[in-house]
Amino acid sequence: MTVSSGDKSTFDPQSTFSCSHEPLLPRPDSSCRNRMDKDTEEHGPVPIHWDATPEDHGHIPIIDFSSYSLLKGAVDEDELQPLATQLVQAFSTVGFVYLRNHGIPAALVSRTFEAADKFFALPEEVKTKFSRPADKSHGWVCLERERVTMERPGDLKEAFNVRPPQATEKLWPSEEVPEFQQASLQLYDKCRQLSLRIIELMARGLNIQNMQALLSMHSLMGTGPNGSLMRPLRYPPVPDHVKDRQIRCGEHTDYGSITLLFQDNIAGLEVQNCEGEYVPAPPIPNTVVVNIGDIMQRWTADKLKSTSHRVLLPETEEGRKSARRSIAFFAHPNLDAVITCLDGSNKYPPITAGEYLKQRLTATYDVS
Ligand SMILES: O=C(O)CCC(=O)C(=O)O
Repeated sequence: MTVSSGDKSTFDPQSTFSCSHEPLLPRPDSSCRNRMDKDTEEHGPVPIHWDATPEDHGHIPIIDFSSYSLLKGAVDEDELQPLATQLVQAFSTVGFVYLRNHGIPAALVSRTFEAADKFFALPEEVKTKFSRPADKSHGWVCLERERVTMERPGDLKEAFNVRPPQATEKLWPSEEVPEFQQASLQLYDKCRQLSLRIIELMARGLNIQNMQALLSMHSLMGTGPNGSLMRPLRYPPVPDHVKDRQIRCGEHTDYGSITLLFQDNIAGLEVQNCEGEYVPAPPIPNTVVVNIGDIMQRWTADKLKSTSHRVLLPETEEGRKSARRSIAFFAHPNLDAVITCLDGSNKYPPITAGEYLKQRLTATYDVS
């Protein structure tokens, strides 16, 4: 199944954005803020809510999602368009937003963090029983196993990948942390629901008339052949000996459609800004960070930006003694979805989401 210009996508492929997306290429004369201000003028007043100075969260806007919160019963259609416009405006410049009032219960996020903590605290030989098998995504990924950038050694992080259709009972620590499976699956499902709402709003903001087709290309999240994955992550206290250039998570872009990220209260995430500099994206209580992934950038022929990010080692002695935790949810299209540029251009050749994911995973796990 494809959605393409033949499906009446009408977003303007010619619109240009001053925000370069080439990693590490400074553009001194460009400014996301200026572009956002210009868009605001073009589309009418769009109340992007800056709770702190832009420097505090790297020009990443905080958007109030209450009009399409998962907790909202009746949805007022008239409120969705301004929200859609804000999202597309942010995703087409900085590529990241913080969402507040999204409707995923904070207690469920905490429960999942706590269950993951218990799992990560288990002895290595116990965790090994739940290691991600080579032919699956679900399971434990040990420290330094992933290397998301070739310029650095393996990341100083461990993760537990949750991919429900692949999760056999054997791959859950049901005796060691009985509550882990249920909390993870519940949070996975909430993330799935929120992702679908965000994708729907993006389609609305991009003026894609066949919104339903874009949504149905994500229909199998959590149930069938679809690469969507949730992963509690743990960055342990920094060991005494760290390899040259080693950090908690190297510079990378995400592979999928969008990513949701819950952070604990320990900072470290940095997001590349329009000038090519990495700037902090600190934890903001009760928000979820959302960013565009590579396949969505490709799908939208670079209209939406998949922005590079990383997690550095803390600088202070106290920071280095603290572990950091986050939970990421990577929303992907169904594996058989054919990703064809929505503007009708052939900027990128069509590729199935499954083939694309395979190429990216091979580079992350198999290149030493
Ligand atoms: O832990 C974080 O804050 C970021 C994680 C991340 O970027 C990733 O897993 O792709």
